[in-house]
Amino acid sequence: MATKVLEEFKRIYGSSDGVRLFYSPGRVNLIGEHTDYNGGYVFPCALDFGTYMAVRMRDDGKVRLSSLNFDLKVEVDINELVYDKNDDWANYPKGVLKVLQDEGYKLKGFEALYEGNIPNGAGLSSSASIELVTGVAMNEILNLGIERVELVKLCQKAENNFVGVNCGIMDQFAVGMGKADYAIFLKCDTIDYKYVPFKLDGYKIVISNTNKRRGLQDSKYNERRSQCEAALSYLKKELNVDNLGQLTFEEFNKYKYLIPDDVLVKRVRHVVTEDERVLDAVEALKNNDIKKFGKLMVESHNSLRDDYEVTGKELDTLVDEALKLDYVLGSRMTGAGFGGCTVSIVKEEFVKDFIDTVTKGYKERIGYEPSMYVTGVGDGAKEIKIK
Ligand code: NG1
Ligand code: MG
Repeated sequence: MATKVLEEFKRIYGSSDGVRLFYSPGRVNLIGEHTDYNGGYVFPCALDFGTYMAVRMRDDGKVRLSSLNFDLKVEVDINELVYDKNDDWANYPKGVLKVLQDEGYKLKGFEALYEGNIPNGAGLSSSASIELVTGVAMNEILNLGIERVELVKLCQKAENNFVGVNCGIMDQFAVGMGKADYAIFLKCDTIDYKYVPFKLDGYKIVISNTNKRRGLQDSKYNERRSQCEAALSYLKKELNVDNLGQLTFEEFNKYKYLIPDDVLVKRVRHVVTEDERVLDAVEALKNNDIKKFGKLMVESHNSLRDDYEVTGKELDTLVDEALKLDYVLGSRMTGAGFGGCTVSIVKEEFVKDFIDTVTKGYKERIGYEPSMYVTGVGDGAKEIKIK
């Protein structure tokens, strides 16, 4: 893909002299869902595919953005960066540039071509990937000297404040900090993190996309966030906690009477038990107990289905079909839910059988086919040296 991006850059912008190439992966969350904005634990990893950005600085203030994935070219002045819904995907790079400027970094115009193979709207963080590839490119080319974790936070800010998506830190963190063969164990309120080896010998990560459009997803996502906030405010009457991620299961049991609404109690129960599952899952990996890891994935899915109520029949069907197969270690929805993808850990020699069987089962029950992506654990955002 790298070669194609450079050739296309040349076609679009006249020459490829002085061009540099950057890459940023997508991410998948292995366990720890709807915990990031609650300050809890997540355990994502970077995919081994993502977004490329070929870029060359200009002497004037023009920013020219094009993409091979979208039939839309955007040209803006570096000093006039505002959100424009007609600019679609280009708002992600624009948002990163704006946030950098607001932080006092001096930027210049450039021309760039983006090309990626992360399906968008699937919950694999194509947006964080575009943000990080842009941020890393500017940081490297203009020698801004921004530490990677800081850059991750600025990219989250771009998504929150410029694009207007109130996401937690997980996506940008996984995409920016990813490391091949490691998953990232991250505590979202303190940003303490550890790399945990995730080189599942003989297994592959298979991501199955329900291909269900997530039309209502944004509003329901925000509804879950508000429910967690509401529940927290009740708990705070007796408990000194800043977020649900700080609540232990014992405290939850002792103080849940403070929450006057059964639905809210279920939401909190998911967050609290999910946090414990992440801890257990990391422990299981350290002990090489991948069976246990798989079992925790399934428990996570069940909790998201029954307590957090963010799965739906498409995601439940994919997981159900996957778990019928005895070479599948674990399977669960990943991302916000409602549609989007599941993640399954599958014995390598059965990956093809998995794809065929789950596709068939899903199609019979849902009426159309899912999409499948097989991935290993790849690196985070970086420059690709052009030979
Ligand atoms: P997806 O659906 O993968 O975009 C969303 C949030 C994450 C996290 C998960 C739920 C965005 C951009 N990302 O992920 O921060 O909260 O849901 O665990 O909204
Ligand atoms: Mg996104």
